[in-house]
Amino acid sequence: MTGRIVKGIAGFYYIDVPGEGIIECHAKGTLRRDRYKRPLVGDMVDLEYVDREAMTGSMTAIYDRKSELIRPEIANVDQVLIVMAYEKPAPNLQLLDRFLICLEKQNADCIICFNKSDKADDEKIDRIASDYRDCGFPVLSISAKADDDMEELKKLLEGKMTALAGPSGVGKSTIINRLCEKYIMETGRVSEKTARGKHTTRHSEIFRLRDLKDTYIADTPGFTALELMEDIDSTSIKAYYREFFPYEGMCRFDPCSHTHEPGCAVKQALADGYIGRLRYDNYHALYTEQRDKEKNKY
Ligand SMILES: Nc1nc2c(ncn2[C@@H]2O[C@H](COP(=O)(O)OP(=O)(O)OP(=O)(O)O)[C@@H](O)[C@H]2O)c(=O)[nH]1
Ligand SMILES: [Mg+2]
Ligand SMILES: [Zn+2]
Repeated sequence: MTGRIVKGIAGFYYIDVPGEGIIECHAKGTLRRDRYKRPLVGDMVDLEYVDREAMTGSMTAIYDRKSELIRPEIANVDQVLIVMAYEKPAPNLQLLDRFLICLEKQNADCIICFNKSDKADDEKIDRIASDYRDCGFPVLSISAKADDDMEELKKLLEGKMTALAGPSGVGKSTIINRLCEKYIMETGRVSEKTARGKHTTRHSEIFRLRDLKDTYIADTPGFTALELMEDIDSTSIKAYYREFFPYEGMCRFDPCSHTHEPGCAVKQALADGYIGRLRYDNYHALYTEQRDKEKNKY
């Protein structure tokens, strides 16, 4: 039989085999020892029954992966929906940009999804939307609690396998519960004191959306901070800011870091309102951070 690993906990793998159901499996010793082929949630695998009644089996082979993400660790996703909240927790846009860069480096397609629009005023929603308008990724604004339907989101998900990723407490599990039309995922409260999530989801898990054809969605644990820039050169960070592209080559200096140089076309575009202030500030901070790291190294 062939199926997809939908969950993995403590050496057990739960494999969805169409027509059979979810079968609990161990990986064969040979599979476990091959560290390059450790089974991942999302993997397509061959398996055989050990006990059909008890729905237990043994995994015998892993298929080649179409894609593999390190963070969140998951195989064969078509795209990642990065979820941020407008409030509780307040959006960390630098973290969002770090994550976008990290995922783009891994060749993943990204969608940005701002959730809890019921908690934000229009001014805040407009400001973020306009700053991310030209970032090159689809940007959605939703409320998993208050929206009547999730049609725009569903359209982007249809026919694909999408992993949800984002900090704890932004509403990833709540969104999945809405999409699945029944309460299956445990959701957590956001701490009143720290306005942070409580890391309710501990393991990645894949669900099939019943009312959309061939549509899968993966819940993943929330992350806190990201150290993902080690191997990105400071001078290549601008390549991830697509709204800068029209101005490349128009600066007085070449190359130009678009930070301190006079006659910089990107900074002029920023001053003229063609480039979002939030995005530019993130770029500046990430560039400076990376350049300082490089200085300390040499
Ligand atoms: N007001 C409001 N609250 C929401 C919305 N979406 C989620 N919440 C609440 O936010 C809290 C956290 O939601 P979760 O779905 O558990 O968040 P998560 O991203 O899965 O968090 P982790 O599993 O910890 O990574 C819960 O109390 C939800 O009810 C929304 O659109 N509006
Ligand atoms: Mg969760
Ligand atoms: Zn410049």
